[in-house]
Amino acid sequence: MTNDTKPSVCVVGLGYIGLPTAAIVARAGCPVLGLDVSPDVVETINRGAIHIEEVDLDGLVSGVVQRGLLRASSQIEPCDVFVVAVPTPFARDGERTPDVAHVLAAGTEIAAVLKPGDLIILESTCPVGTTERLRDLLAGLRPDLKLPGLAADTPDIAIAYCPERVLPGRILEELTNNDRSIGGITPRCARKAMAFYKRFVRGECWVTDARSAEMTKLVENAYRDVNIAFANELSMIADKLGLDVWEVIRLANRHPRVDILQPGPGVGGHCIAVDPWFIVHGAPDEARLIRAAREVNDRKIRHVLASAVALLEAHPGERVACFGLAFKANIDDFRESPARFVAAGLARKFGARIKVVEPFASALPREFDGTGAELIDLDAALETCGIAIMLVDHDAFRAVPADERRGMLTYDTRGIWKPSPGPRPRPNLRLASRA
Ligand code: SAJ
Repeated sequence: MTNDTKPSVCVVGLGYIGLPTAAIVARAGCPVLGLDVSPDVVETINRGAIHIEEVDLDGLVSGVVQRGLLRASSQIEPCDVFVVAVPTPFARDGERTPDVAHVLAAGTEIAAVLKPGDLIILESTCPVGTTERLRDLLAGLRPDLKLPGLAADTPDIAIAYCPERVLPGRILEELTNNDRSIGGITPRCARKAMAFYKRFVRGECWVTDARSAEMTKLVENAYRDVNIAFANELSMIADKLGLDVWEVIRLANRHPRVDILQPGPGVGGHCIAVDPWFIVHGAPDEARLIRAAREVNDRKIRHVLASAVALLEAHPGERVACFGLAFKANIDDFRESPARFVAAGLARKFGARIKVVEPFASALPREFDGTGAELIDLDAALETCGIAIMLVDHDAFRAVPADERRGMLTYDTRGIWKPSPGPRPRPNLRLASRA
């Protein structure tokens, strides 16, 4: 591969990060092979469609597939650059141990086609030391190749860790515009990785070593978790003291050096609620604040459920609308969602009294089966339910005028709906709630 020829690129794992990355690299003119274990995903992408929701991704993927720049397969092929974007979940040991088996499996596949001059980039969120583990695996599988950091002379292969830091709903924009940390096993590896990212990243690329880049990714999400935990702890203290936490935060944030985040029903998603544990696992005695923050944010979910249960038990006749299932506002991602956990917990306890409003869902998730709970639309909820449990600050919910919620007993975990005092409004409300 010379400097001006476009390298062929293999992206391993076509999920929320891998597919947008593959599409953006292809848009930059590099021929991309997308590798995925799911035949459905491969088939979907090869007909120019997508299997995930992300703003503008459908048009981009169909365009690069049509131009022959992106092709999906379950079979690896020789390429010049390999980008690994596979999941790193917890092991099933109940200890929240990071499980890097998918990363190592990707390494085993890549080893079979690796040739001198190739570049391997790990993007999956990983515990510190994983990039070196990947290198050691490759060294064992391909003793014919000189691997970086092991060979005294110039290695045949470059390996780097380059985490993503994109926000769902803005992935394409952030993949292009955010700064990147580029952690090489050696400085030469970092330079090679940087040259690759410069093909499609407009943000700045900051070069470091692989271990620092791995830790940087974990630290970014732990930082946010700790700050959200502060807000969530305040909200539980405020509940106990009978204070309005939103008012306290609003006023405290008028201080020039205070900027408290917003409490919610807990922290969801597959990054912020997971990644801090990778730090705790690596340094359990030292990572005390990070562990405490995780515990506070998890405790907040149970606090919300218990508070909602108490409200419903105190008002046994009322139908209840749970507003939102997504793990945060304006996305259709229901994985690891506190809102979903709370709504499902209420459905199991109160059955058909529970209605769920979620503009991003066409059906309730499986754990609602047999509970009697049902998915209804926003207007029906406002017309027929006497209790509102506000769980997700979707724009569609923010836009509901106070008048339309008038008389509903409101438990607002997001601080977007002030409780609306006043008499019960519509004459049919009580009839409807008893139907
Ligand atoms: N949340 C609050 N209060 C807040 C902010 C967020 O309760 O003030 C909750 C949200 O409702 C949600 C959770 O936190 O349940 C996480 O949402 P988020 O918007 O903070 O983050 P994610 O998980 O969508 O994306 C994060 C981002 N990391 C940081 O902001 C440091 C993103 O940049 C990363 O790329 C992503 O994790 C990832 O993939 O690691």
